[in-house]
Amino acid sequence: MRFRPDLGWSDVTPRADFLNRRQLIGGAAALGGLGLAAPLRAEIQAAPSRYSTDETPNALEEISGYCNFYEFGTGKGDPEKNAGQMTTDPWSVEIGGLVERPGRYDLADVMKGQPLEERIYRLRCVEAWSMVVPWIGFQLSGLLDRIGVQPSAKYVAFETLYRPEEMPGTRRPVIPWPYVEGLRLDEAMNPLTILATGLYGEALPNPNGAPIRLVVPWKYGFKSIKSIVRITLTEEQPPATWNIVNPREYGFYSNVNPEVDHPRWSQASERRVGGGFFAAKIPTQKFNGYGEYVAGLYDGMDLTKSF
Ligand SMILES: Nc1nc2c(c(=O)[nH]1)N[C@H]1C(S)=C(S)[C@@H](COP(=O)(O)O)O[C@H]1N2
Ligand SMILES: [Mo]
Repeated sequence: MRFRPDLGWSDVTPRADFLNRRQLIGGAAALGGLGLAAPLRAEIQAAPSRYSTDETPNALEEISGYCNFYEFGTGKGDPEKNAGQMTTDPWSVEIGGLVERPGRYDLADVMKGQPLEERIYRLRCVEAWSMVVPWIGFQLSGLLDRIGVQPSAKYVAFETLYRPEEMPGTRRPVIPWPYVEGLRLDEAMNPLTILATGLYGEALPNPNGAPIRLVVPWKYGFKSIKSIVRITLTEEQPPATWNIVNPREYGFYSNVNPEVDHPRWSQASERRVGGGFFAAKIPTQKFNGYGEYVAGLYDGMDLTKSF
C-alpha cells in the first residue's frame, strides 16, 4: 500500500467494508505475528468502539514512518529505520508494587481474557502535530482489575525496555533511560486508557512501541509510553521522563490544552500529519476532544497550574 496524500482510505473504501475486512485480517495476522495461542485468536475480532472518532485514520506509512521513539534516535524516521533490531518475542511485563498478584507476566498472560477492541483515536504530540490512529488494544482497567489494586495505591508507573545493544539511541544520554511515565490511578482506570497491541488490525509495528504500549488519547503523546516492561502501582506520584527533563515545559498531567501554551510555542492549533505542506492548521481541542469522558477527572483543579 503506497501512501497517496490526495486519497484517504475513506475515499476509496466504504467504512463498514473496511472495518469488516480489518476484523478478518486482524484475526489471522495480528495473532500470527504475536504467536498467540488459538483461544486468544477469537478475541482479536476487534469490535469497533463508541470511543472511536470517525475522522480518517492516517496511513500506516505515516503512523510508523513519522515517530518519536528516542530509544532509536531523535529523527522522525529513525524508529522506522532502527526499531527492527528490537526483540519483542519473548516479552514479559513485571507487574508489582501495591497489587494483589504481583509477578512477571508474559505477553500472552498480560492479554489473557482482555477483550480486544479497535479504538480509532486522535494522537496530539506536544510538538503540535497530530494523527488519527486505528489502535487495537484493551482497557488498562481490565488488567488492573485482574491483577488486583491495593486500596493504598494512587498512581500507576510505567517503564520502557532499556536494551542498549538493540536500541542505538540509548547509547547516549539524550534523555534519562529507561523512559518512564505515570498516571493517576483514576486516569489509568478511565475507559479511554488502553494498552495497545495492534495497529490497522495487525500486530503493533516496532516503531510504534511493540509489542505493548500505553495510549492515553486526551494527553500529549509523550504520556503514551512505548514497549512497556514494567507496571508498578504506587502511593506517590511516579517520575515521568519529560517532566524530569524539563518540569517547566512538561507537566506531570500534560493534558492537551489549547489554553496553556508551551513556553516556546503555541498549543492553540496543530498540523495533521499527511495534510500536505499547504494544509491549514486545525484548532486543538481541550483534552484533545475527549472532554466528555475525562474532564470530570480534574474537577476543582486549576489546569493552568496542574498542567
Ligand atoms: N519509550 C518511549 N515512549 C514514547 C516516546 C519515546 O521516545 N520513548 N515518545 C513519545 C512521544 S513524544 C509521542 S508523540 C508518542 C508517539 O507515538 P507514535 O509514534 O506511535 O505515534 O510516543 C510516546 N512514547
Ligand atoms: Mo510527542
